[in-house]
Amino acid sequence: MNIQEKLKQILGKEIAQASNEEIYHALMTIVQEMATEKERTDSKKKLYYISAEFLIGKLLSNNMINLGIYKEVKDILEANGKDIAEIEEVEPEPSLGNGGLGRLAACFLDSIATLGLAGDGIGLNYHLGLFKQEFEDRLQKETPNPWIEEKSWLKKTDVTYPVDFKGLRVNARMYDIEVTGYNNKTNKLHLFDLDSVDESIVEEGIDFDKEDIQKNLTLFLYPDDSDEQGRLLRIYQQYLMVSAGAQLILDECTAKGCNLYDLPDYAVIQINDTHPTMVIPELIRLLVERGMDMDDAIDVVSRTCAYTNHTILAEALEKWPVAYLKKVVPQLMPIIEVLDDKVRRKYADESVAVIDRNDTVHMAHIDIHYGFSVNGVAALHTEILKNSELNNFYKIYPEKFNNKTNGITFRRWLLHCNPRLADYIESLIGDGFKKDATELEKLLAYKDDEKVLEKLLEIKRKNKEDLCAYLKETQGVEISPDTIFDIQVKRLHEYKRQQLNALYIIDKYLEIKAGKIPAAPVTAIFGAKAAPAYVIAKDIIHLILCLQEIINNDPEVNKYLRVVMVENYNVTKAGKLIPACDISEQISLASKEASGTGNMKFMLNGAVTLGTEDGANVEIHEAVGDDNIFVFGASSDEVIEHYAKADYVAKDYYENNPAIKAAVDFITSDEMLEVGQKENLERLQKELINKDWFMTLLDFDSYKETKEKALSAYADRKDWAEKMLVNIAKAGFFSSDRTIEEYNRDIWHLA
Ligand code: 26V
Repeated sequence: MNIQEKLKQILGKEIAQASNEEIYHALMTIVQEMATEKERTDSKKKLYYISAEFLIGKLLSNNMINLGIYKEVKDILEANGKDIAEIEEVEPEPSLGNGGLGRLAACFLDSIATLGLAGDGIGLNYHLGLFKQEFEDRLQKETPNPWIEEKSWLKKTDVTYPVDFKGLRVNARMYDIEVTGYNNKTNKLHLFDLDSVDESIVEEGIDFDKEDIQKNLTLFLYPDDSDEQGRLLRIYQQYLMVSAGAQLILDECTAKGCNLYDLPDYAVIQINDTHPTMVIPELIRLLVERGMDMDDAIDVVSRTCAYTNHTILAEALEKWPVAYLKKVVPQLMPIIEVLDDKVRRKYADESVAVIDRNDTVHMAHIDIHYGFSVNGVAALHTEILKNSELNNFYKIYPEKFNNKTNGITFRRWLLHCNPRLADYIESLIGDGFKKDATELEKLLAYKDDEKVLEKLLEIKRKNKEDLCAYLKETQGVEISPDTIFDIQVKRLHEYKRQQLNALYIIDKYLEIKAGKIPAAPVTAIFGAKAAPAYVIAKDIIHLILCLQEIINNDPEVNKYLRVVMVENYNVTKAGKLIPACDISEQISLASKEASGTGNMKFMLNGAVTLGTEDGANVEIHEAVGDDNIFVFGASSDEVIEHYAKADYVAKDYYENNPAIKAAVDFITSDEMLEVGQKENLERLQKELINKDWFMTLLDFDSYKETKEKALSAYADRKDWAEKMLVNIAKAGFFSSDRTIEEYNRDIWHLA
């Protein structure tokens, strides 16, 4: 039956007569049926990508693209007076991730299935996901984000596993989401949950009773862990995931005839950051329980598990007090003690111990000693891990360390989010780039073709108009497509330095007020959630919202400069913002951003990067060359040296640089205090002058100078379009298909 007939049959009426909701649900049924038909059954060895986060975004359109029915469905709907964009609006976005790490896991699942590899995800089914962000009085307010509807992409299964906590046994139930590959087989994302979880215990905002484990375990992603209850809850969550996951893995392998000693021939487990690390002691425990001796179990598990590191920020590397683990998962402690003991017998170096002298368990140390691969996520990041952060481990296990530069799925981040550009590329170079992204380089042949360059500008312009309409409709803000769209969207963190961008905006505002009119009008667009307990990050959001208020309402200034902070930045909004971007802000303090993946999405969509030599920016710079990127700021070596010598003093920059002083002083000026909260603004100002741990002021001059260069380069439209073209053409390397091929070649070895 063709799709039109099928749709009508499910709807029980004419398409034109059906509501958008009805059509969405009918399409979901069709997609699920098609996906199920393509499920694989044949593999011996399987990858298990275990991760606390899978930021999958809305699924309908991407699944339809991967199944090859998107265009057909779009046309059918159009012929019946329906708009696919409106159908997409009906779908709630699952918010099962914080940012880059979770989104990477989602891109990886797409590429694993697209490459036809047997690989499933294992994670948790957070009912309310990450909080939803609202702005109230120019402050971030958190509210729950329920996303599971009666009919959803989640399929409840009959598979359950008992999971034991101290004094409490729960039953983990598996839910599945099908992961379609582009023209290929279907894999699965397994999300574990408890039937007893109860959303009604959520009180004001996102508060809830943290002690009622049966009811709260999978309510939220990473609930506020600023107090002990919250941190314990995180251990409960992680153990639920790894224990159920480990039981699933052993079940699947034994069903295929694995005798458990040959587990590495049947399974490879990729541990996504340290959150799933307890899978190592848990698997050892389960193998011992099934009769293996401890040394053999440790050996088998060590040959099955591989670890990816996603950050060098010390505060983000998980360490759990022994006392916490004893309170939640006492059964793991004897195993972790054995793991520590083995390390201590071999290596005198205290810094590589599993349990340190303060009785704290270093999760990453378990992964490195008892996994067979350790990878960073961009070339620079891996070098920093090897040479400084994890140098003591690198000296012991040089052969374990490897780099896997991140990537993004082009199905979502080009084909779906920017159909204008995707179609135009196809008209120029054919559709080979959809399977082999390096074919985008064929675009370089058009570098001097004025018609092509003009068309690229026209597409960008249309995308900007779409974004203007969207922001007007959703947030009531008015911006003009005639301005340069300068965009910084990512989680709010001091190391990512949204505050540097904000200081530039203040500087520009003060210049305009003083009569210095900029050559080109700019719209500075931000989108960022701050962790609920991260005070300074929330102050930075407040600063940006105050600037938005002052600047956009000042007729002297708003002709040249506007500021927009997009509320509740998420995957869906990223899909609307990225195709409309002119300048991509990637301005982290060098050495701090492990990779970044937004930088790749912007490049692919024809934005030009303004960035530091950090994370994957370094590789983007290498790919596009000096003429097609704007690079500024201290190098990672310089930054690392400043930290080592502790010789960076923010106050010196504040006192000796008049532009910096004026911008920082403005934070608590009368204008600001009229619209903002004194407490927040003063706290942020003090932080910048007296601490500035991420060296904002150090890079201010260089940022300003380079940003001015980028803004004036924009005026030469033809030259700018050439830069756009080179960025698109060179984005192929950053396809997650390439990343996954490398993981498979070097680590997983799947057939
Ligand atoms: C976690 C935490 C938690 C505690 C408070 C401070 C803090 C700071 C950062 C993080 C990040 C956790 C790991 C993470 O999301 N890393 C991101 O992974 C992306 C995918 O590899 C990568 O592109 C980003 O550069 C990296 O920040």
